[in-house]
Amino acid sequence: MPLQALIFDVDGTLADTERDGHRIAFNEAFRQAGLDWHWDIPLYGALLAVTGGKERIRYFLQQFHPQLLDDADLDSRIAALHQSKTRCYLDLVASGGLPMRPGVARLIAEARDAGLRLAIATTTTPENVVVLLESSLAKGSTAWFEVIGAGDIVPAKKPAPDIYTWVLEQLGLPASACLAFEDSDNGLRAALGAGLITLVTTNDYTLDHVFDGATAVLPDLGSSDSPQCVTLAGLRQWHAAAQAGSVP
Ligand code: XBP
Ligand code: MG
Repeated sequence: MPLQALIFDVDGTLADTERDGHRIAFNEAFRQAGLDWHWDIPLYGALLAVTGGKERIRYFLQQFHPQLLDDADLDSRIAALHQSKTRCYLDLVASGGLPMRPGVARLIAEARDAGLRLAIATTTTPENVVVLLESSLAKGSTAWFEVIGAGDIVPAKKPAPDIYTWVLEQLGLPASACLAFEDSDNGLRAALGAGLITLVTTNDYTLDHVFDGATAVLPDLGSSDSPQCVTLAGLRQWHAAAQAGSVP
């Protein structure tokens, strides 16, 4: 089956959004709510074990403020706090502060020129995807992605494969016709769980993650003049080799 579509994760893959994006937005939302919670860089790295912002807040309470779990209105309080965080994050992204990672725009342009279909499979909130693409990739680039699977559209978030399975269903393609891009162990497990050949680009938070099963693990997709520049030709080779069951 030839390679027909590329499916991208967002946070950590398209852009390095966690440390200087989502984490800052969570802390601003806590401040605006009058809470003395502060997620510093190491703590946030530990909390990233749980995908989904609402789920991450609950995980934080379980670990550090279990007495608050008995609050009868906990779900609505978490939802309201997360909506505030999303507003803060959207403002931050719209300011242009979170650029695409090296090679992402180049590879997407090459894939578009070659007629490959593009999709997104992410745990983050849908609005976050649109603002990131429009602010950091290109105006109108949201339309380049035929399917955007994001956030609560599926019952179970990564590492469950649900979001990737949903995107494949919307594309009407088998996993064997696609290739996924991820940055984390949760994301890799989700993509592999959906049967997808997966390429990992690591970041500061995921360098020490276990990436067993990834077709390749790279620091980034590379700029056109770098030796490890990931090109469409290279993707096709990885895809063909993985389908043939051989390591490229
Ligand atoms: C990463 C996530 C998201 C973000 C926060 O998503 O787990 O939850 O950390 O975004 P992915 P929200 O790597 O799948 O793109 O607060 O909107 O969930
Ligand atoms: Mg990610």
